[in-house]
Amino acid sequence: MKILVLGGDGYLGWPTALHLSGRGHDITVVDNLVRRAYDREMGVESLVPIATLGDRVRKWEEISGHAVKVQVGDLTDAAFIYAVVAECEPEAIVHFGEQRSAPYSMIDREHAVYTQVNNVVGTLNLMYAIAETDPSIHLVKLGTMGEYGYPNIDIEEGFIEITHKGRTDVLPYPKQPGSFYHLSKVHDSANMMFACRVWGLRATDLNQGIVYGQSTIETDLDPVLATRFDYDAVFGTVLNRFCVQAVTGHPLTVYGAGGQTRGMLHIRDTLACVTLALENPAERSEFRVFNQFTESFSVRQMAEMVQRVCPTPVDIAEGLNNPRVEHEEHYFHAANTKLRDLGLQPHLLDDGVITGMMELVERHRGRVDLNAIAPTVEWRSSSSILKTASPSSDASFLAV
Ligand code: NAD
Ligand code: USQ
Repeated sequence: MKILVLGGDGYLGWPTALHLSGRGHDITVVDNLVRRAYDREMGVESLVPIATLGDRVRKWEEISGHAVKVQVGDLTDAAFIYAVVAECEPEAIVHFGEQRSAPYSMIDREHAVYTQVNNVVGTLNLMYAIAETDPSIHLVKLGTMGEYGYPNIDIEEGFIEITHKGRTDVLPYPKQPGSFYHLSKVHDSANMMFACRVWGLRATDLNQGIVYGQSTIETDLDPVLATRFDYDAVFGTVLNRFCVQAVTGHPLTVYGAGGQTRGMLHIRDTLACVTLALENPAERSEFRVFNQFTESFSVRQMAEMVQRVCPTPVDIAEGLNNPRVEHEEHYFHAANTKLRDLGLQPHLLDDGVITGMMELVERHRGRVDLNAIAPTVEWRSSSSILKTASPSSDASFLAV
């Protein structure tokens, strides 16, 4: 298939582009490189050094013999995405290209507005480009498990049957997101569902849990092909952060009571799930939702696993206030059978996976900036003072 990978320079987009290319698909990566600008704005870097997009693509072609094309531009620029869709004539588009950090979206008004404009307008432009160019293009969009929030009932895959005053219907599952970032995904989902209904588009919304790990078959072929690995308090996700903290002797930063339970998956399963969604497309007019995670753990359970596996003693930070407003003990039981029904064979989290992540950290420990670990964004405040942020000309993209 001809496939566009939007956000193909990011943590998940880059390894997915390589994986799809390795399977013989014709790949074009689309990205405005803004993720690299957030690093400069925050004054942090990926733990693993990442090559330029040009060098990555050249190395992949040299090693695999497969060409990956690149289009650099911004999805909020409608003319750009219309031109890319018209020129590339894709059969499918995988959309990773959004601002994806909850803390970043909660820094202040500017960052909340930037996040929602970037994500919602980017996806709207894309939907219009598909509708006006070729409505049969299958849109595979990365959403988040956090769209649902943490209700005291089982979470279904996108829809729930409700009986109310004697009448029954299947309705979108209620959404209770926990940040302006997570809210942007809720808005995207509603917009896509509407476009499928009124224009007959076809879309798969992948409500993904938290991804961990960095190693994939293709990115391991050469250091130039490596994907990023974030451990800072704004972009680092919880298990990746705990592995860095354990190796560097930093107490594990469990926020609050630590009973927050999340759906999790290995980065290799992100690649597998996206591939399954692409190779088993939605029907015309269908808006389908897959819950994309393989296991669930509480934050405390993850900290204890890391503590147990780490060869050196590790403390769990005592009584760390939770900078977020979220349930710290809650019921969590979410359905995730649709991707398994398509053939997903999960890579489960075990001691070996955590050991592998710690070995990765050990190899790059000289690059760890311990100042980047403490949380700096406070949900209760509408204007957080980011201790790590340095004023940067690269932040001009925030001027919305
Ligand atoms: P990332 O920030 O590493 O990658 C996103 C990429 O999109 C970056 O390369 C960025 O430059 C690009 N981008 C952002 N806005 C753009 C725009 N307007 N135009 C063009 N390119 C743009 O994020 P990631 O961790 O790879 O996540 C990818 C997707 O998966 C996101 O949509 C995210 O919400 C979702 N997701 C991620 C996780 C996770 O744990 N990382 C979990 C669930 C869902
Ligand atoms: N947490 C800690 N200590 C830390 C970091 C996080 O206790 O040092 C807690 C948070 O309070 C939260 C949980 O761990 O309860 C997860 O936090 P996270 O930063 O790992 O993940 P989150 O903010 O939810 O966002 C990440 C990705 C986002 C994706 C989401 C999937 O950045 O793009 O959408 O995971 S989900 O969580 O299922 O919504």
